Amino acid sequence: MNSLSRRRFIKGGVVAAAGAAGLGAADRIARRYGLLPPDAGTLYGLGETLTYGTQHLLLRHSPAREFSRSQISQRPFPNEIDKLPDEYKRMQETGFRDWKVQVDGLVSEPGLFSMADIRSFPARNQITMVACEEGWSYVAEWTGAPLSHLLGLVGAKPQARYVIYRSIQAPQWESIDMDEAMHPQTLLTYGMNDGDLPTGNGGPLRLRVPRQLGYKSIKFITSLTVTDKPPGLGGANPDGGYAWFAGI
Ligand SMILES: Nc1nc2c(c(=O)[nH]1)N[C@H]1C(S)=C(S)[C@@H](COP(=O)(O)O)O[C@H]1N2
Ligand SMILES: [Mo]
Repeated sequence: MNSLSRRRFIKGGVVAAAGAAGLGAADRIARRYGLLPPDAGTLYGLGETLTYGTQHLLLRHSPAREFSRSQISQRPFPNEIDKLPDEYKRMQETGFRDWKVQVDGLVSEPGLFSMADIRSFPARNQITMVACEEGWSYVAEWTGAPLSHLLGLVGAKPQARYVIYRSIQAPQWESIDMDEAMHPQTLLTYGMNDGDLPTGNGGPLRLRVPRQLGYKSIKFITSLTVTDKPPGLGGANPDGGYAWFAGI
Protein backbone atom coordinates (compact mmCIF):
# COMPACT_ATOMS: atom_id res chain seq x y z
CA MET A 1 0.00 0.00 0.00
CA ASN A 2 1.46 3.39 -0.83
CA SER A 3 1.46 6.09 1.81
CA LEU A 4 -1.55 7.88 0.34
CA SER A 5 -3.86 4.89 0.36
CA ARG A 6 -2.50 3.90 3.76
CA ARG A 7 -3.48 7.29 5.13
CA ARG A 8 -6.94 7.05 3.59
CA PHE A 9 -7.29 3.58 5.05
CA ILE A 10 -6.26 4.70 8.51
CA LYS A 11 -8.46 7.77 8.34
CA GLY A 12 -11.45 5.72 7.21
CA GLY A 13 -10.84 3.16 9.91
CA VAL A 14 -10.58 5.65 12.71
CA VAL A 15 -13.60 7.61 11.51
CA ALA A 16 -15.61 4.38 11.41
CA ALA A 17 -14.38 3.45 14.89
CA ALA A 18 -15.24 6.91 16.17
CA GLY A 19 -18.69 6.57 14.63
CA ALA A 20 -19.21 3.33 16.48
CA ALA A 21 -17.86 4.68 19.77
CA GLY A 22 -19.82 7.90 19.44
CA LEU A 23 -18.45 11.13 18.07
CA GLY A 24 -18.58 12.72 21.49
CA ALA A 25 -15.90 10.29 22.63
CA ALA A 26 -13.57 11.32 19.78
CA ASP A 27 -14.05 14.94 20.71
CA ARG A 28 -13.28 14.24 24.37
CA ILE A 29 -10.13 12.31 23.50
CA ALA A 30 -8.96 15.08 21.17
CA ARG A 31 -9.44 17.63 23.94
CA ARG A 32 -7.65 15.50 26.47
CA TYR A 33 -4.55 15.10 24.29
CA GLY A 34 -4.50 18.69 23.06
CA LEU A 35 -5.31 17.62 19.52
CA LEU A 36 -8.00 20.14 18.66
CA PRO A 37 -7.07 21.92 15.42
CA PRO A 38 -7.77 25.68 15.25
CA ASP A 39 -10.85 24.97 13.11
CA ALA A 40 -12.36 22.47 15.59
CA GLY A 41 -15.23 24.86 16.30
CA THR A 42 -16.33 25.38 12.69
CA LEU A 43 -19.01 23.64 10.62
CA TYR A 44 -16.69 20.75 9.67
CA GLY A 45 -14.90 20.87 12.99
CA LEU A 46 -15.58 17.31 14.06
CA GLY A 47 -14.25 15.87 10.81
CA GLU A 48 -11.24 18.15 11.01
CA THR A 49 -10.62 17.09 14.60
CA LEU A 50 -10.70 13.42 13.62
CA THR A 51 -8.45 13.93 10.61
CA TYR A 52 -5.93 16.01 12.50
CA GLY A 53 -5.97 13.84 15.61
CA THR A 54 -5.48 10.54 13.79
CA GLN A 55 -2.85 11.83 11.40
CA HIS A 56 -1.02 13.52 14.22
CA LEU A 57 -0.97 10.45 16.42
CA LEU A 58 -0.20 7.91 13.72
CA LEU A 59 1.68 9.75 11.00
CA ARG A 60 3.38 12.74 12.52
CA HIS A 61 6.87 11.64 11.50
CA SER A 62 5.96 10.08 8.17
CA PRO A 63 7.48 11.69 5.11
CA ALA A 64 5.79 13.19 2.06
CA ARG A 65 6.53 11.19 -1.06
CA GLU A 66 9.76 12.14 -2.81
CA PHE A 67 10.07 11.62 -6.56
CA SER A 68 12.92 10.84 -8.92
CA ARG A 69 14.53 13.36 -11.27
CA SER A 70 12.71 11.87 -14.27
CA GLN A 71 9.37 12.64 -12.63
CA ILE A 72 9.97 16.38 -12.41
CA SER A 73 7.19 18.16 -14.33
CA GLN A 74 8.17 19.66 -17.69
CA ARG A 75 6.33 22.85 -16.88
CA PRO A 76 6.07 23.57 -13.16
CA PHE A 77 2.75 25.35 -12.80
CA PRO A 78 2.91 28.84 -11.32
CA ASN A 79 -0.56 29.51 -10.00
CA GLU A 80 -1.96 32.99 -10.46
CA ILE A 81 -0.97 35.39 -7.67
CA ASP A 82 -2.40 38.73 -6.61
CA LYS A 83 -0.50 41.88 -7.48
CA LEU A 84 2.77 42.20 -5.60
CA PRO A 85 3.49 45.40 -3.65
CA ASP A 86 5.93 48.02 -5.01
CA GLU A 87 8.23 47.15 -2.11
CA TYR A 88 8.63 43.68 -3.63
CA LYS A 89 9.58 45.12 -7.01
CA ARG A 90 12.12 47.43 -5.44
CA MET A 91 13.80 44.54 -3.66
CA GLN A 92 13.69 42.41 -6.80
CA GLU A 93 15.70 45.07 -8.67
CA THR A 94 18.61 44.58 -6.26
CA GLY A 95 18.49 40.79 -6.30
CA PHE A 96 16.54 40.62 -3.01
CA ARG A 97 19.62 41.82 -1.12
CA ASP A 98 17.30 43.64 1.29
CA TRP A 99 14.77 40.84 1.78
CA LYS A 100 14.37 40.15 5.49
CA VAL A 101 12.53 37.53 7.47
CA GLN A 102 11.53 38.51 10.97
CA VAL A 103 11.33 35.71 13.54
CA ASP A 104 9.65 36.39 16.86
CA GLY A 105 7.23 35.09 19.48
CA LEU A 106 8.15 32.28 21.86
CA VAL A 107 11.86 32.25 21.06
CA SER A 108 14.86 33.16 23.18
CA GLU A 109 16.49 35.25 20.44
CA PRO A 110 14.14 36.98 18.03
CA GLY A 111 15.92 38.13 14.90
CA LEU A 112 15.97 39.33 11.33
CA PHE A 113 17.42 37.03 8.67
CA SER A 114 18.52 38.00 5.17
CA MET A 115 18.49 35.74 2.12
CA ALA A 116 22.28 35.44 2.50
CA ASP A 117 21.76 34.20 6.07
CA ILE A 118 19.19 31.64 4.97
CA ARG A 119 21.36 30.48 2.05
CA SER A 120 24.22 29.93 4.49
CA PHE A 121 22.18 27.39 6.52
CA PRO A 122 22.60 23.66 5.79
CA ALA A 123 20.63 23.06 2.59
CA ARG A 124 18.40 20.21 1.57
CA ASN A 125 17.12 19.24 -1.90
CA GLN A 126 13.90 17.38 -2.33
CA ILE A 127 11.67 16.46 -5.24
CA THR A 128 8.08 16.80 -4.06
CA MET A 129 4.63 17.60 -5.37
CA VAL A 130 2.66 20.80 -5.02
CA ALA A 131 -0.95 19.64 -4.92
CA CYS A 132 -3.63 22.32 -5.18
CA GLU A 133 -7.02 21.73 -3.61
CA GLU A 134 -8.48 22.59 -7.02
CA GLY A 135 -7.15 19.38 -8.50
CA TRP A 136 -3.90 20.13 -10.34
CA SER A 137 -0.39 19.38 -9.24
CA TYR A 138 3.22 19.41 -10.35
CA VAL A 139 6.48 17.89 -9.21
CA ALA A 140 9.60 20.00 -8.79
CA GLU A 141 12.93 19.91 -7.06
CA TRP A 142 13.13 22.34 -4.17
CA THR A 143 16.23 23.64 -2.43
CA GLY A 144 16.13 25.26 0.95
CA ALA A 145 16.92 25.22 4.62
CA PRO A 146 14.90 23.10 7.03
CA LEU A 147 12.66 25.37 9.09
CA SER A 148 13.81 23.32 12.08
CA HIS A 149 17.31 24.78 11.66
CA LEU A 150 16.04 28.35 11.93
CA LEU A 151 13.81 27.45 14.89
CA GLY A 152 16.85 25.95 16.59
CA LEU A 153 18.91 29.08 15.97
CA VAL A 154 16.35 31.41 17.53
CA GLY A 155 15.67 28.97 20.36
CA ALA A 156 12.00 28.09 20.04
CA LYS A 157 10.72 27.50 23.58
CA PRO A 158 9.39 24.13 24.77
CA GLN A 159 5.85 25.45 25.21
CA ALA A 160 5.68 26.43 21.51
CA ARG A 161 2.75 24.81 19.68
CA TYR A 162 2.42 26.56 16.35
CA VAL A 163 4.39 28.56 13.82
CA ILE A 164 2.58 31.35 11.98
CA TYR A 165 4.13 32.45 8.68
CA ARG A 166 3.28 35.51 6.62
CA SER A 167 3.81 36.81 3.12
CA ILE A 168 4.76 40.22 1.78
CA GLN A 169 1.51 39.69 -0.07
CA ALA A 170 -0.77 40.53 2.85
CA PRO A 171 -3.18 39.11 3.92
CA GLN A 172 -1.64 35.76 2.92
CA TRP A 173 -0.61 33.79 5.99
CA GLU A 174 -0.94 30.27 7.39
CA SER A 175 0.12 28.30 10.43
CA ILE A 176 1.31 24.77 11.18
CA ASP A 177 1.86 22.82 14.38
CA MET A 178 5.34 22.24 15.84
CA ASP A 179 5.61 18.68 14.49
CA GLU A 180 5.04 19.98 10.97
CA ALA A 181 7.41 22.91 11.58
CA MET A 182 10.18 20.60 12.86
CA HIS A 183 9.62 17.95 10.17
CA PRO A 184 12.77 17.53 8.06
CA GLN A 185 10.84 18.08 4.80
CA THR A 186 9.42 21.47 5.85
CA LEU A 187 11.81 23.86 4.11
CA LEU A 188 12.37 27.56 3.64
CA THR A 189 13.00 27.26 -0.09
CA TYR A 190 14.90 29.65 -2.34
CA GLY A 191 15.72 27.31 -5.23
CA MET A 192 13.65 25.32 -7.70
CA ASN A 193 14.86 22.94 -10.41
CA ASP A 194 18.49 24.11 -10.26
CA GLY A 195 17.70 27.83 -10.43
CA ASP A 196 16.51 30.55 -8.11
CA LEU A 197 12.89 30.20 -7.08
CA PRO A 198 10.91 32.16 -9.70
CA THR A 199 8.54 34.94 -8.62
CA GLY A 200 5.50 32.99 -9.81
CA ASN A 201 6.38 30.12 -7.49
CA GLY A 202 7.13 32.35 -4.50
CA GLY A 203 10.70 33.65 -4.88
CA PRO A 204 12.83 34.71 -3.21
CA LEU A 205 11.53 32.63 -0.29
CA ARG A 206 8.68 30.20 0.15
CA LEU A 207 7.83 27.85 2.97
CA ARG A 208 7.34 24.42 1.42
CA VAL A 209 5.13 22.16 3.52
CA PRO A 210 5.04 19.13 1.22
CA ARG A 211 2.98 16.94 3.56
CA GLN A 212 0.04 19.32 3.13
CA LEU A 213 -1.94 20.82 0.23
CA GLY A 214 -0.52 23.68 -1.85
CA TYR A 215 -2.20 26.49 0.02
CA LYS A 216 -0.11 25.79 3.12
CA SER A 217 3.06 26.52 1.07
CA ILE A 218 2.97 30.30 1.34
CA LYS A 219 5.03 32.35 -1.11
CA PHE A 220 7.15 35.47 -0.40
CA ILE A 221 7.77 34.79 3.29
CA THR A 222 8.63 37.85 5.39
CA SER A 223 7.88 36.81 8.96
CA LEU A 224 7.44 33.89 11.32
CA THR A 225 5.94 33.87 14.79
CA VAL A 226 6.23 31.00 17.25
CA THR A 227 3.25 30.76 19.58
CA ASP A 228 1.41 28.58 22.07
CA LYS A 229 -2.00 30.11 21.21
CA PRO A 230 -4.38 28.69 18.60
CA PRO A 231 -3.42 30.94 15.72
CA GLY A 232 -6.69 31.39 13.82
CA LEU A 233 -7.18 30.08 10.33
CA GLY A 234 -5.21 32.19 7.84
CA GLY A 235 -6.49 31.38 4.39
CA ALA A 236 -7.99 28.13 5.66
CA ASN A 237 -11.50 29.45 5.45
CA PRO A 238 -13.98 26.68 6.26
CA ASP A 239 -16.63 28.41 4.12
CA GLY A 240 -14.38 27.86 1.11
CA GLY A 241 -13.79 24.23 2.05
CA TYR A 242 -10.23 24.81 3.21
CA ALA A 243 -9.16 22.86 6.29
CA TRP A 244 -6.52 24.20 8.66
CA PHE A 245 -4.81 20.81 8.59
CA ALA A 246 -4.46 19.89 4.90
CA GLY A 247 -2.52 16.61 5.11
CA ILE A 248 -2.13 14.59 1.90
N1 LIG B 1 1.64 34.34 -1.08
C1 LIG B 1 0.89 33.40 -1.68
N2 LIG B 1 1.18 32.09 -1.46
C2 LIG B 1 0.42 31.12 -2.03
C3 LIG B 1 -0.70 31.43 -2.84
C4 LIG B 1 -0.97 32.83 -3.08
O1 LIG B 1 -1.90 33.21 -3.81
N3 LIG B 1 -0.14 33.77 -2.49
N4 LIG B 1 -1.47 30.42 -3.37
C5 LIG B 1 -1.41 29.12 -2.70
C6 LIG B 1 -2.08 28.03 -3.39
S1 LIG B 1 -3.79 27.96 -3.25
C7 LIG B 1 -1.39 27.03 -4.05
S2 LIG B 1 -2.16 25.67 -4.68
C8 LIG B 1 0.07 27.14 -4.24
C9 LIG B 1 0.40 27.11 -5.72
O2 LIG B 1 1.78 27.03 -5.91
P1 LIG B 1 2.46 27.25 -7.34
O3 LIG B 1 2.16 28.64 -7.81
O4 LIG B 1 3.92 27.00 -7.16
O5 LIG B 1 1.84 26.28 -8.29
O6 LIG B 1 0.61 28.31 -3.64
C10 LIG B 1 0.03 28.71 -2.43
N5 LIG B 1 0.77 29.80 -1.84
MO1 LIG C 1 -4.43 26.03 -4.34
